[in-house]
Amino acid sequence: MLNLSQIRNDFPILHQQIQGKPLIYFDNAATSQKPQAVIDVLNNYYQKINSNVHRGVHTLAERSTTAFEATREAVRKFVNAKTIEEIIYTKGTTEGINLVASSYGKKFLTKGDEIIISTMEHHSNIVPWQMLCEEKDLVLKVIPINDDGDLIWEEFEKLLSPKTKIVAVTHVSNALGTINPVKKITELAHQVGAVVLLDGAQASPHFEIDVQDLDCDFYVFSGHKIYAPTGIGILYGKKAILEQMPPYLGGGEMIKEVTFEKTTYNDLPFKFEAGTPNIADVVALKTAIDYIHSVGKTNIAQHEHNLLTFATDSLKTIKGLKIIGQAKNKASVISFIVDGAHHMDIGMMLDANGIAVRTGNHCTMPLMKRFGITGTARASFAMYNSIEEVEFFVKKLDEIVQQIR
Ligand code: 7TS
Repeated sequence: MLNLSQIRNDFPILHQQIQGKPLIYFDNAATSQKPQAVIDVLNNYYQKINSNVHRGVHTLAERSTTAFEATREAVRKFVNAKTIEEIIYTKGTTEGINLVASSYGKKFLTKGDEIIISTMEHHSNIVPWQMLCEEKDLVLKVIPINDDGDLIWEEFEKLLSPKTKIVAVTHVSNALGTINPVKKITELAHQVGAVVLLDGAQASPHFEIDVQDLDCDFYVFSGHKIYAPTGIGILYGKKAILEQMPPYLGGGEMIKEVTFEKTTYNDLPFKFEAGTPNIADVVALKTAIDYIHSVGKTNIAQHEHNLLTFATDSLKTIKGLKIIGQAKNKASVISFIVDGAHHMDIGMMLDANGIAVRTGNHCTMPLMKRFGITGTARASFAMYNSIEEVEFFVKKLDEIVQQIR
């Protein structure tokens, strides 16, 4: 069990009024709020430590480098990677996927090769692959889903062939909440010799990630969804594969030696970290991870599951409301539509009650098309949300729906 009132006290942003009502923040799938410890560490970094990393012998340079590298070890443990060389700092999930598509794609894929993604991917796990397909004349294949929002397994099996070179799927859908069977997907993809990239943007805040157990080749996620600042993300890659991949960006830090005739590249992970990195936010990522550990991932998962179950059962009692995404295995994300009302109007009416939900297509336009809709309203829960908040949300939503009908 987690100590909810203590956790809520740790998040200063929650304690304010929006439109004259106490804020209820249910837009956690877009970005999570930050605990005071994370905010403090950013302040402290700029007040006392700020210095560039890996390039100075003075005391501050050593301190910033130590803090910067301490995060790498914390992330390694967070995803259970074998070595810190497998942990690459990026701007976020989007950059991680682009890095793999660009670097791995350029080196290893040739005309006619196939890439498999799924219908429920975020645009950031669609567009980089499409760009690669255009450039190299590859074929993009898409795993269909059923009405509940689950992947159709037989169709996935049919798509796999020796031509499949990459399978890139999301661990958890940001729009439906579906938790995909990514270990099984990886196993099957490996049988045809494909590499697997898992988009962990929505899984990393909610439950334990073990890349060795999953056996995926790449795992990407964003710091800002796990209570860390924006602008920092992680690409995990198997060392043997990363070693064979060419650099993504060229510049300082990623080189060993530069001459005008020939440049040699740095070792992992620095080969993929050109230029001055986002040091302060990297440092704060460790604080966010420490915070998650202090609450306990199992406690977080249990609490969020209770919120999800309670919210789902309650929303089902509202006439005219339909939940989009009813997979058996779901993370704490609920998308819904209301008969006769635009999702944006629902979002605005909830906002007038202090309740923040996301509305729109959630950067999943092909998925919306699959359901024959243009968008949904989406409530997504984090560790600091309470059953009371869900109760208030359902009550207000019920009033709004009845008013519209
Ligand atoms: N993949 C998934 C599954 C996501 O949910 C998101 C962001 C991304 C990739 C991209 O992450 P970024 O940090 O690089 O932007 N999802 C959302 C969302 O659902 N609402 O706002 C952003």
